[in-house]
Amino acid sequence: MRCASFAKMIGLMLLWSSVFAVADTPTLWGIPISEYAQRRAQLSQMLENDRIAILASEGSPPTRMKFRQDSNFMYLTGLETVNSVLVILPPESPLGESAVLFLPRQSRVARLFEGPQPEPDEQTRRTTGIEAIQERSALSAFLIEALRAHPRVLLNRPARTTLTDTLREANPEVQIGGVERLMARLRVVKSPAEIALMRKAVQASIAGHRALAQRLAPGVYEYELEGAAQEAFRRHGSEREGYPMIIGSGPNACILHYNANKRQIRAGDLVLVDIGAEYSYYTADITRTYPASGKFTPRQRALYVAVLDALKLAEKEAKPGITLGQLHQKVVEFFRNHKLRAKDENGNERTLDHFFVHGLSHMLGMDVHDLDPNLPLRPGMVFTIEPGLYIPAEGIGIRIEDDYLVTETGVENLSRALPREPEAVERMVRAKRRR
Ligand SMILES: [Mn+2]
Repeated sequence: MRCASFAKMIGLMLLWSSVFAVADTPTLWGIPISEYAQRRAQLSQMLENDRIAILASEGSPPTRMKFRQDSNFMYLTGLETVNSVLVILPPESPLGESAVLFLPRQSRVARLFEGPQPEPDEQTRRTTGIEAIQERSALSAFLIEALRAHPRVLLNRPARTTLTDTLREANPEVQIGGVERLMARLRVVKSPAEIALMRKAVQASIAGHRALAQRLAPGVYEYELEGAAQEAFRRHGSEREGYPMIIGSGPNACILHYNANKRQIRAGDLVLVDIGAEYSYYTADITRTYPASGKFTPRQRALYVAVLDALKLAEKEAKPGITLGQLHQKVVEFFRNHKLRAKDENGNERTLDHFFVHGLSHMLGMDVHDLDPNLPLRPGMVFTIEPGLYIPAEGIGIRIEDDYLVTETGVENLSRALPREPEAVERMVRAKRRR
């Protein structure tokens, strides 16, 4: 008895210490620094012996833009530094390192403009877990040596624009390619820490949808809905939108990339709302279509249910092993066999597949259209399902989109807390905040 309770106590203490260990794990942007190290090690192992990968950070943005770090640089460093470069070398490199980070020394004036940035010093080694950190000014000399052993280099986008000349000077024989194919393989399966951030992004996005639906009424401008959603995003910890909000009412719902958001909404309109909050560099992507008056017309409702049924069909079929292309085909067939018809731009009657004009799905992560290695679904992947029908002759555009995590046996709908059944969507619009 005593022994058992003693064992229990030890067990509890172990549990406590592991809880604290988790709480104490140093993180950058919600990701443990050990996970960044793992990512760098994996990229290193993907490199053949004659290759290196060079990933540059973004530079200072032009005045009218806010800063956002390059996703691939962020994925490997967790740093929002400017003018920095990460070099990844293969495991057997004669240079003896597998990852070297080059950081600029910040001038007094630059610090006043940018705020303090991590410096190439001991403290940055500790906070990032990157052992080899050098001054940015040492990069050219390092590259001359590195290119002797590794004449083929893979670059991210900022590196292509800022380093191509330097590389050709360092070695005129250099072969330059993109690092995106390897990064896609790394980034497509999400870790538990990444999934936790994506759930936060989904929560903030749902809050945005709810705030917007409450605000929606005939006479309101599309930009007022945009403002309501933006405020809700930020209140839920989102730094920014993952992509420009699409708030298309009436005829604008049929313009797939509409984001001017400046029309006054009329009674009877459908309002297509495609928005996603970014949280700690991970974004959600959720679409709902709301009836401006709080009630679908019978025709709107019939088409809405067709789209919703397509979504439910795809969600049921989604599981490890299937490809996004195969899912897309199933939805196309579903629309082709649907009993509803609509008229095309020439007045001819068509089956519904004629009005489904975009891809059903895409990968989701640090970027809204995340890097995609084009592999069958695997547990840990996160992707969207977003069937839609666009019928300009009727002024009707409908899309419904949710975000999914692939599990061992199927998918988990991460955005299921946001209503999508027609009655529930109508109720969301009718439930006005009392002031
Ligand atoms: Mn999408």
